[in-house]
Amino acid sequence: MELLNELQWRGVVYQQTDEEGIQETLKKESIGIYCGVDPTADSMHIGHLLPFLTLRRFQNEGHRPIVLVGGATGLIGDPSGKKEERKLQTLESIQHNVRSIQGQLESIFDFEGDNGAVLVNNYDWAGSMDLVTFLRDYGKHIGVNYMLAKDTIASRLDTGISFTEFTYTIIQAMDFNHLYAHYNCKMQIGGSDQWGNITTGLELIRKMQPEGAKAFGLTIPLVTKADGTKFGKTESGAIWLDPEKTSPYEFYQFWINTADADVIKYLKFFTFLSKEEIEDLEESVEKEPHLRKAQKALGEELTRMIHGQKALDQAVRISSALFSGDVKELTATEIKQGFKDVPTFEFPADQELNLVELLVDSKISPSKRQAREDIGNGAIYINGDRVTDANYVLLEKDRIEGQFTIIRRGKKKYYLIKY
Ligand code: 629
Repeated sequence: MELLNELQWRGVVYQQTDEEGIQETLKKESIGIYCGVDPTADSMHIGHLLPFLTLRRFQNEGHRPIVLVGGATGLIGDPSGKKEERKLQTLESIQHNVRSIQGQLESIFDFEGDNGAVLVNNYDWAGSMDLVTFLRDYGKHIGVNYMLAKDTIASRLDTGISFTEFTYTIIQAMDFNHLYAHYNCKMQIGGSDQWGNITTGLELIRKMQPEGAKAFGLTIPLVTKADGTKFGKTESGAIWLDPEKTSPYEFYQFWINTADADVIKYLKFFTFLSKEEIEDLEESVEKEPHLRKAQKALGEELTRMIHGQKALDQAVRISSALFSGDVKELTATEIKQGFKDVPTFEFPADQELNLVELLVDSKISPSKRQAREDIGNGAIYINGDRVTDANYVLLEKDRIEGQFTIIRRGKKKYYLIKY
């Protein structure tokens, strides 16, 4: 399927500055296409994924992805989509975040080959620009009325916007012009909140580049959920790409918990599965939704892409162990990932643990009587094995790698004992 048609089939095209011009240019030549991210945190989250995965689709068709990390714009603060002024970040934290985010982008793009991705940082050209040059060579081309007409700026005039955030869009415009001139970058893509910044860039290119210079913008829709709740947010907060902030197991769980009403849309958005593969999964959602084949495919594709096959295998092992209850096969590392949100109680390694006392001390059972009753009813499992002896004393063999004992009460309630 032709690229732009495929992107439209996937639903990732929201706005385009010139549909015919884009179609024609993409067919005619291999161009540079860029998307930027400001290093406002030391990790990207899944809200950043869609534009960069879309940029990867252009690379798969022979175009060169230019991935920009905003070492300079991160110091200024983009007002797009923000109701109030941001707090300025220090140079140190921005530089630290740049390094972390560059590392994450490496898992999404191919940096080899004749259309290998290029990683750029706008601090390299904007960071040392003097004020007079900025005002004379760039600011002169963008009218204040032009800027005030942009929704991002217009919507901030009553709540207030600093000159710094007001000027941000000119810096992003400078980037587009710079990449146009040095990397044959004819297009910028971004989420729908970036439309104003992208079109300011086209305005600057029109003013600074030779007559007839052609460049384009394409935005991607914000990801929504059928039930109206915010995509990418869970009770434990954002879903980060950094495995230290969101474990591969939690990342995998997030995707396999996608609702049937959203899963096909997300397979189109976030995976490189073909139209046929996705249509087969669509049939499976209709005919055998309980198998959750589409959700599993979504979880596998994304966890493998971001965290690698090994981390995916681990996440699948943890998920199936928790589902079946057969947890004794898990390693201590897997338990650390899989039981992060489970009530955990620490006991000294040398303490002999009588099961009834353990159930009461860790509040699994409210009283000794209730603890004996739970054990008698066969509601208590140690590392997946039912224990019915009320006088049971935990042994060395009940400690997984000497570090953990998993207690389950009833069908699905887990507790973690840590030594
Ligand atoms: C300089 C900076 C450029 C081009 C882009 C930028 C970053 C841009 C921005 N983007 C958001 C971000 O960094 O702030 N001004 O968090 C974010 N983006 C990805 C998508 C987005 C957008 O990284 O465009 O819509 C989220 O999906 O909000 O020369």
